[in-house]
Order: sequence, then structure tokens, then C-alpha cells
Amino acid sequence: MTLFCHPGYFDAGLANVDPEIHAALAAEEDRQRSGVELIASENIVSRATLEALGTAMVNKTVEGYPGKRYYGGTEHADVIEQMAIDRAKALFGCAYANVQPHSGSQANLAVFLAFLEPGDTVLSMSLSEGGHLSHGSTANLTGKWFNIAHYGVREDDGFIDMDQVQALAEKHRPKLIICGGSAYPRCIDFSAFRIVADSVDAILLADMAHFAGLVAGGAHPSPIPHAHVSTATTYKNLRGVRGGLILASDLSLKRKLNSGVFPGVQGSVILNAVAAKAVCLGEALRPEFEVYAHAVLNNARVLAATLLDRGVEVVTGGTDTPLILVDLRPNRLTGVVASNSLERAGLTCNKNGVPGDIKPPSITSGLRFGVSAGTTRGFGAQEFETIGNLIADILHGLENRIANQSQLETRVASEVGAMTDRFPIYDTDR
Ligand code: DSN
Repeated sequence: MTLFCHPGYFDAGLANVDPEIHAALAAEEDRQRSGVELIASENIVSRATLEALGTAMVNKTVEGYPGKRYYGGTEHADVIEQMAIDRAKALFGCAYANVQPHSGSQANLAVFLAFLEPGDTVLSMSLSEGGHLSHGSTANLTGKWFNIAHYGVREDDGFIDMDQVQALAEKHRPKLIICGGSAYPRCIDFSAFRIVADSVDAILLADMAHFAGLVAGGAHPSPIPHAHVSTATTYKNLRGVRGGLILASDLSLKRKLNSGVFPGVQGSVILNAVAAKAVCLGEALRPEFEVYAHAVLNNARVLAATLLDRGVEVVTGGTDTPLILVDLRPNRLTGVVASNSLERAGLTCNKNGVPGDIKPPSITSGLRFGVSAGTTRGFGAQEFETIGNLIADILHGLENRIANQSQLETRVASEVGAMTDRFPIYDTDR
């Protein structure tokens, strides 16, 4: 028999076939195991989710939707995608779900395509005040091809000002209004947004990427009954694979939204990711997920309160979501300096702009923290109080320009190591 593949092609493991990539992947697992992950868009998926991702479904190509495909051999793909759709509908209590978006940005773009023509006007929160690139940032296709008007947050308290939203809607007459973002820590008044949208005959899109898991677990109000359409990512607090969702309560939007995804902005479906999405949605329907969602919210509030107690400024004075936004301007620090020092101490987060920030995105005046990954590994209020104190130690060290910041980082890293040892993830000896 002629062999067109290397020996062991169908059976040999990665460690044997490609030791370099295997080593880098193993090192990443170690990094995740030994550090405290505070990036708000990250989490730790279940072994079952990892398994679904690494299946032969990766070999299958399909386009279209279950029951209406453009390729043969789709019977199992159809079962899986339909199951993911049904689970998403059950979890979020909606009539329509699309589970194909490769990401939240793709989901948002599909909504643009479903309802807008190039040049149409969109009203959304600006990226610098907590919005998202795919909501019309000038650097993104949505900002280049559509006419974007932005609302922001109140200068004095960091909350959305609905009077400003109403005034801007009347001035710009948008066809689409977006609420939600990537650095807004508070509950959004979805019903007030719908009133504004209706007053100018606009479609309301709620992007719940940063709180979808809390909605699923009953720890946050749902935008579904208020927004015409909602989008989400599955990999943040929803605790699943990388990818996006589109949800709506009005089934009559199905044709437009489905076409927005395929053939609008995507081609074939990443079926192994859809299978893994189905797994994560199934996990989110279990009673444990509700407990986790409430723990995420509680942990986020403990972290925010600890930082505030230690003199660290938290934008809006707290949070209703898994994320906390810290303003470093009172400490005369930049996000880049602070996040680098925290990372050396085993606390991974991201630098982030804060409302009114004049520093560029590569520097910023803030930090964004999220508690979802830590909560998944079992951290509770006590651990997040410790984490808040460790963060404050690092920030105050930098602020006071202490001579031995690197010693402080080493001390914090050893406390982080002791904590993460007590909360293991992914058993390597299995
Ligand atoms: N939207 C980006 C974030 O908020 O971090 C990536 O998910």
C-alpha cells in the first residue's frame, strides 16, 4: 500500500508527531494552571468541551442550516447543530437562535447585514467609553461602511445617560441602536433602550457578550424580551468554546438573521465548534451553572469592594457583571505598566481605556478584570479578597515607585502559586 501520509497519521498522538507544538501547548496549560486568570473574556472550559472540539467533525464541511444544506453526508451535523439551537433557545428563553457565528464580532456583523445597507446610521456606545470594536469603531468594517453616532457614559459617575441616548437618537435617526459592550460593568436598562429605539423606529441590538453567562444562570436581567435581537459570545462567562450566538424572541426575523450569517458574512460552519457550543449550552442548562453564575457576580462584587477599600478607583463604584474597570489616573499609572507588573506577579489582566481616557489603546489609563475563570476553578469570596489585596499591593508599589517592585512581584507570585495549587485544573496525569 502506498502511504501518502506520515507513519501513524491516523493514530499517533501530537507529542510524537509534532513535539514542538505539543510542548508549546503543554506550556500554555501550565501557564493557565499556575496563574490567576483575570482577563474578562476568558474562562476555563470543561474537559467534555475540549473533547468535542477535538473530534472528526472537524473534517466535515457543510453550508446552510439543518435540513437545508448544500452538501451531502450532513445527518450527524444536522443533529448536532439542531441540538445546539434547541439548547440555546431553552437556555435564553427565545424563539430563534443561530449558533454558527465564529465570534461575537461575526454575530454583530451578521446583524448589520441583516438590517442595514452600507451608509445607514447606527447609534452605539463608543469603544473608548466601554463599547466594542464591532459596534462601529473607525478601525472596524462597521465604522468604515456605516455612519456611526456614539453615546458615552456620564463623566461624573460612569453610568449610561439615557437622556443623552434619546437626544442622540432623535438627532441622528439611526436604523440600528446597540447597547452592550466590552468594558461597561453595569446593568443596562434594556427596556429604556427599547423605548428609545421604538421612538425613532430603530432595531435594538443588545450585545450581551460580557454577561450572557449571568443571564443564562439567572444572575442578570435578560435583554431578550426587550431587544429585537441579542448577540453573545460563548467563551466568556458562558464558559464554552470560542464563538458567537444570535438570539431573538421574534421568529419572523429568522430568515433575515440566518441570511446575515450565511451566506452574508460566513461560509462553511465550524462544526466541531458547534458541537462544543452544544456541550457548553447543555452544561449551562444544568443546575450547577446557576450556582456558578451567582458566584461570579458575588466574586466580582467582592473584588470591586476590596479594590475600593484599598484606595483603587473602580469605574461606577462597583459592578453588576463579571467585569471590573479600574481607573489608574488617580494613581498616576498607565494600564500598560500596571498590567505588565501584575502579569509578572502571576495575575493576568488587560490594560483598558477608561471613560475620558486620552492615552492610546496601547498604553491606556485603566485595567479590566474579570472573575469568570477564577470562579470556574473554585475561587470564592475569600480568594477574591486575597486577589484584590494582591492587586492593590502591586499597584501601590508602582504608585509609590518603591525600589524593590520586582521583589514585591516575586512575593505576590508565590502567594498566587500557593492559591492556584489549591485549585487545580485539567489533571495532567489522566
Ligand atoms: N471582545 C473582546 C474582549 O472583550 O476582550 C474579546 O472577546
